[in-house]
Amino acid sequence: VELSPEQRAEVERQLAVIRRGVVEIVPEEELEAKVAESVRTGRPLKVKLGLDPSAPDIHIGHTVVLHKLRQFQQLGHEVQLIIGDFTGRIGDPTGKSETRKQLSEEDVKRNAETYQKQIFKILDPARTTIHYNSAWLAPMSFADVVGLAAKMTVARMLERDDFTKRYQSGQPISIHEFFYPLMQGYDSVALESDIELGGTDQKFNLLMGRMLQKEYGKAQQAAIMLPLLEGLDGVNKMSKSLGNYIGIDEEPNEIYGKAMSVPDELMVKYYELATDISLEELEELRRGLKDGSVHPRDAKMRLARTFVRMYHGEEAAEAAERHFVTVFQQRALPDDIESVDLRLSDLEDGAIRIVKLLTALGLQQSGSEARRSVQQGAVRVNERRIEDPNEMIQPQDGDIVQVGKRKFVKIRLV
Ligand code: TYR
Repeated sequence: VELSPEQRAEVERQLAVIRRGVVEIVPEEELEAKVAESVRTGRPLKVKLGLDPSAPDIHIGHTVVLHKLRQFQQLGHEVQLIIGDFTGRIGDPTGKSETRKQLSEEDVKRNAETYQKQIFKILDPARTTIHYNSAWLAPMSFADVVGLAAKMTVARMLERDDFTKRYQSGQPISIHEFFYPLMQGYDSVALESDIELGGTDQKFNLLMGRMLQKEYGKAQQAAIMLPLLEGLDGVNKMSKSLGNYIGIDEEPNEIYGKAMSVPDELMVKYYELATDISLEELEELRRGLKDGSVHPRDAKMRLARTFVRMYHGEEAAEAAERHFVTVFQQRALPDDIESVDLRLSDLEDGAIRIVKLLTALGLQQSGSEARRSVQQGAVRVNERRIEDPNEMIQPQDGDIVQVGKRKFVKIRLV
């Protein structure tokens, strides 16, 4: 079917927004055809994202897919947000080296509620339909389940990285774990999704949706994979358990301070994937940082401000910036800070738990003393207050570690 020149331009505009920050689209031509069809007919696309409510809080890492959904909404499309209350109880085996413990019904319900509240800080409720996948998964009969399982082979299941590894190393894989991808895929059948989003780790599950839709005689969804965002340590995927995250429900000053500790190399990636600035602004920023007309420190303050603005509003963002500047100036560091050697062999994959770092640097006598200091809010690394005694730090040469008002050392990696 022929598109008018205006329609063609509109398709190109939409594809540019959709492609921002994306790692892979499968298959590319099908996505293009879907967008073209939507522009021609005016029918919005149904874009699916599933979230298993396995933790109570959403952090900046989770928002990467949410921002992409928001962009789809701004282009006029509709979001199908699945709260995986049924899948969440089994837990996605993706990337796991052992069977996960199954969550209780109450945990899932409680988390699902906080998720909903936080999600609408990013998504437009008018273009979002929320679905709980227990609605169609729970009533399935054993015969239905057998029918679903018959559409998949064991060999195909075992192609998945994490399953291969576990199978080869003799780690148990329970049959119910095989059902996880089938359930996620079946969600796409039930909702007749046009597109499904996920992190790069979700590829297998997203393609399962395509395959099952075909088996059930439906149109096939396109899969869009987004990068997994590294956390504040700059190395590991952002996650609550590693303590390298910024939660979207955190206090403005916390968000601001944490954002200021994003490594310089990751700043543009954070802007691209986790903020609402436009493509044009993004390009301008990239150019400015490259040709030196934008100072990295100013860019980072703007990033911090943007995060606070998105989750607490403009006023809170300005207040957080004022707070940061005042505190920063007041705490002007002494210029004769002693350097202390830190052995690389004390690190594991380049990281060390904060309590261990404090004793290794001789700032604290014992682990328990170190833990107490952290809990009292007396410990800072490069000006950022550390609150979780289990936080993993990625020490760099020249990092400044501080306990209380007077104890400072500068790290020298040896
Ligand atoms: N497996 C996804 C994750 O762990 C969650 C999900 C659940 C996605 C159900 C889609 C779906 O239909 O992030």
